[in-house]
Amino acid sequence: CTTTVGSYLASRLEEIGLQHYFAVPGDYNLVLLDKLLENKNLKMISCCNELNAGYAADGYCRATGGASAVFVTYSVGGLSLLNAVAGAYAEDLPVIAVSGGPNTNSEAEFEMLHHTLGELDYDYQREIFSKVTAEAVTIHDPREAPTQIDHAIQTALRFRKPVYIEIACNIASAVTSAPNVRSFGGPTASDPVSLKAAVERAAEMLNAATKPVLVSGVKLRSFGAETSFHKLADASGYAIASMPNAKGMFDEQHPHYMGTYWGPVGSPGCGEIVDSSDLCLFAGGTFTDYTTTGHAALIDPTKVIQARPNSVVFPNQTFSNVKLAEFLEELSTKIKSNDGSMIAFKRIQEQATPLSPGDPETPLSTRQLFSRIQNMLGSDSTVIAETGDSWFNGMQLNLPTGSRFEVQMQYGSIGWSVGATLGYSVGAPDRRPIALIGDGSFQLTAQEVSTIIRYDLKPIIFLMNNRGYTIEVEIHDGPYNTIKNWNYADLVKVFNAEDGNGWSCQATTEGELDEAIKNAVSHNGPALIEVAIDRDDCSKNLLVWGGHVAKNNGRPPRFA
Ligand code: TPP
Repeated sequence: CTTTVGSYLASRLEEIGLQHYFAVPGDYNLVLLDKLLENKNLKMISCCNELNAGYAADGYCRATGGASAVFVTYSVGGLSLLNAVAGAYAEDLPVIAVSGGPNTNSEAEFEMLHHTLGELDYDYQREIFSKVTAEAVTIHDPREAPTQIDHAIQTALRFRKPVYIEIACNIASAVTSAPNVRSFGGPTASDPVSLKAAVERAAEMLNAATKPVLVSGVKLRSFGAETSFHKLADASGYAIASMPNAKGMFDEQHPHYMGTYWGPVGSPGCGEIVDSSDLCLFAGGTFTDYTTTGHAALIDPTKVIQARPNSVVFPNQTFSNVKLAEFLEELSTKIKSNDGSMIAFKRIQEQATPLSPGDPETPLSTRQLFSRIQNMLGSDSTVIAETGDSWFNGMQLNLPTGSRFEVQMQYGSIGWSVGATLGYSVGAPDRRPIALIGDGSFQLTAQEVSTIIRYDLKPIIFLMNNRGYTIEVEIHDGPYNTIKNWNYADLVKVFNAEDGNGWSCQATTEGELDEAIKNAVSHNGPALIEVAIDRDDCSKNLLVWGGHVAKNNGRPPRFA
């Protein structure tokens, strides 16, 4: 049958492993959506709004480790999607954002159009997206479409960044070339000379160190280096820490795992061992005010080797064009085993005291809640932790082998987790996501629970009702941190309407929570538990972290 621009794009998405895409229709993309629907190997997931569709595409990338796609209409849809695509850029997720666009004749004929800024410039959406994507193209000529589509897809996969493709509304059904055989590779290979030199230098330094440590960073996953990191961890014998946004990328049950390296709010003993080590190898780490607790982590740059996605940075020397996975893989064959840091950690390691449950009537506390969530975790769990106190409570969970953990700590856009939970559930049907969402965050994107119900996905959502923006209270308080209370559990009834299978309840005591968890776990469909938490009940780590971040934000201006 004839290939159109729309069916070409659908075939390529299928080829790179997509089984779903997220969409909101509008008159600029309707013909394109018709063409996509002709492809029976791709399923459309219809979302309530474009921002949430973008967050869902972010979650889908996290679930599959590959790309995702989201389809929106021009401007009113595209500009709502923008924030989610910026988040995907920050988090290294290859989201393919596709927008319908004006008819190819409109600009040339000076035609004013609806949904636009009311001026005769129709390139503005592509220009705006060019700031938050690795490539932004407009397709106006069906003969050019295959090259433009293939190039954009290749860019997304190679650089692990979103791309933007705008397809004029009168071009989606235009005839073009059939998709020809080709491969879409991931990141390119290292420069062999640079790789060899970097590995030799690192091995020489690490083999001479007395208490070297290894720290995993968030870029390990996006750049396909988790397995190589594990190999290096096994070969080295070093103590291993994770940066907070890399939690779940390294097996927390590994005998050399110390915990989270997060400055003053990291796991007990972990920061002390990393900071006192004579040489640390950070693999794929990012050092922001958030991941270092307002730069309170005592990283001494003279004792650090940073393996980045495309380079290795030593205290006084940088090797470029060295790919993270290849570097770790090669290094694991050159490293001498050294358990110096592990012995030091064992000496100071604190045994966590298990928390006993209170009476069933005891009002809920976050500590009791999280000790229950801990017991729910299995190898098929994925914890999705929204920005807020959920970061700090989630970070304390001890993840069983195989379980995963997702945070959006680089970008930190609240409301992300509702869409991400939708997308993750679609992309990883064999896992049961456990989403930890604060009431304030939930209010931004709540309606996407209806899409989770629509497709009968099975996450368990814990909605923490503490009646405010607690994380902000700890950074800088004011009347703006109080929110309107909602009856969150009842929303599921609203979204179920006549055909939904969602289950929900409110829990205010330990006894009610135990009952709620039992019901949620046995319910074969979406579940939401609204937990009542006191306004001042937050983790100690949030208090400490909030203080450091506030201090860092509040540095006075330096005048020349
Ligand atoms: N708007 C967006 C889109 N993202 C943000 N990060 C913020 C505003 C600023 N912000 C960061 S955390 C937060 C706000 C408003 C409050 C989160 O509150 P909640 O989800 O209730 O979690 P809690 O802190 O109470 O645990």
